[in-house]
Amino acid sequence: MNVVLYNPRAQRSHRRLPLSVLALARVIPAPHTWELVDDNVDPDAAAALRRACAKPNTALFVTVMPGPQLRVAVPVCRALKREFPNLSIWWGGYFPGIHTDACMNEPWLDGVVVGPGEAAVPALLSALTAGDFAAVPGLVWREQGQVRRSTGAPLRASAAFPDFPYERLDMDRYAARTFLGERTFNHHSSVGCPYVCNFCAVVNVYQGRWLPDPAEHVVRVVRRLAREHGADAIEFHDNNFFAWEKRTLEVAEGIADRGVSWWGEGRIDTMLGFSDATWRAMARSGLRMVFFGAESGDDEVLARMDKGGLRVADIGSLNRLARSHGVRPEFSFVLGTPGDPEKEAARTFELIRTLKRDNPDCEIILYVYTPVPLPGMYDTATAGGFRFPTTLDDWLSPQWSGFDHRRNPLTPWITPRLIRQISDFETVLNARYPTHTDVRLGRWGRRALRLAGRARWELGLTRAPVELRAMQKLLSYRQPEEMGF
Ligand code: B12
Repeated sequence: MNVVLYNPRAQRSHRRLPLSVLALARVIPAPHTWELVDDNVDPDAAAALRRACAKPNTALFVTVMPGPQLRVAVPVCRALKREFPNLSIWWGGYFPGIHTDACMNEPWLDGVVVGPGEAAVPALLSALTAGDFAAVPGLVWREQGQVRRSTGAPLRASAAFPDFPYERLDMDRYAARTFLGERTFNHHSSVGCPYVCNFCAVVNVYQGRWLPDPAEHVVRVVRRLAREHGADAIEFHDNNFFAWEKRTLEVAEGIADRGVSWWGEGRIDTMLGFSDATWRAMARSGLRMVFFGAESGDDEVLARMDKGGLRVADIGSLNRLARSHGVRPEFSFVLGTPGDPEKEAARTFELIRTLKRDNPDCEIILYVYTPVPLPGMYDTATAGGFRFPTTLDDWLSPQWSGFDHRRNPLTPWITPRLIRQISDFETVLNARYPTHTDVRLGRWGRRALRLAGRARWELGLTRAPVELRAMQKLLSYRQPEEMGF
């Protein structure tokens, strides 16, 4: 079979290796063949996709995240099936893994794979010729008009499979200029996450399981990216890179001599517990910034989120600890949870002021809570009338596209006033402290923004900052959450 791997556009010129589909490419056995169409970097993706799907005996494998990717994937797949009725189309990734029923309402979609794809793909290719779909782990498909589900496969670490097939890509296309370096590549070195925060979609898919690649494997990949492809920076896209101190230390020591800057996502409580020696080794090895889910400035809300006992005071301690080691913390907050969201927002804004006072270099990212189907806050949302769409057309409606961006969550307790308050606060914050991650914003632009935002920030006058908004638009300022994960 000819397999077409499609990464729909997630973000214009998001120059990062499309790991979701590369993870599948590496397990496609001969004599099957594959080709990749990456809508993030291919200026001609639509034509390339049509050409590839026109070939006989072709299966189209599409990775789909909620948001921009879904909005591209639906019309593209629908049109391809209309034009090539024999093309079989399979989806995988977070969106179909969680909203499987809505996907299976679409007659043009042959099925979806829920969870990791490495074990499923070779089995699916056999099934497409021999017909034994029940043997494909994690598959949802249609048989005689009925939707059927197979059982999942045991989780395996990514390192159990062949390396990502860099040799089949034009790697220069994926070398991104970022705040970390001139040639930044991304890697993913663990599956899942060991925690069960009740607002995070990773829990829906992995249920608190985490399988890390061994440190020596991670070191080998980084060294290869540096040696063969000139990487001077690495972004680890793991849900939780730092879950195991010993592995982190071994990776840090193993890559220290390569001179690569790096970034990853971690937990505040875990990294507060790291020894001083580990922090020093991480900093020495080039760790520049860590993304942390700080979530809230309100202890009650943190408890409701199942953050493993995290307290507001811990966020401050981590901020100071990271600063003392020259590592920039990037704190992400999830506002607009049930209870008293206005009080929560006020407390969080207060905490952000303190964090910035203690460490002006820390980064702040603000999201609004959008439900995922897990016990806890989601139940409060459904009790208040919240329902997910049941068709993909509804998911594509203007009302729901704001939801995907974690901007307009459609939760019953959210008021337009609160959304406005958050957006105003964010505008002033981003003016007073423009993010370091926007490398296109020059020194002068940064300086001008800072100057313009200072008075409002100091005086706490965040209401309707129209002049700052206009300036940010003029400078094409990109908020960290627009680029975020
Ligand atoms: C890189 C990334 C992005 C990139 C785009 C990636 C791309 N494909 O082009 C960018 C930065 C643009 C992005 C954006 C967003 N992202 Co994003 N992103 C990620 C991240 C960090 C890594 C994805 C990755 O490469 N994983 C590594 C691969 C190997 O794993 P995988 O994707 O899970 O794929 C495996 C399986 O899912 C399966 N599979 C996947 N696809 C397919 C397809 C087929 C056919 C099959 C059989 C199997 C299969 O097999 C693969 C191998 O096992 C994940 C978190 C994570 N660590 O996975 C979040 C994540 C997927 N993103 C998420 C979200 C919500 C978003 C946004 C929509 C939200 C926002 N931040 O506003 C935005 C979109 C808005 C925007 N700014 O454009 C959520 C999804 C949660 C959910 N509710 O469904 C995640 C899980 C982060 C999180 N913890 O919340 N993202």
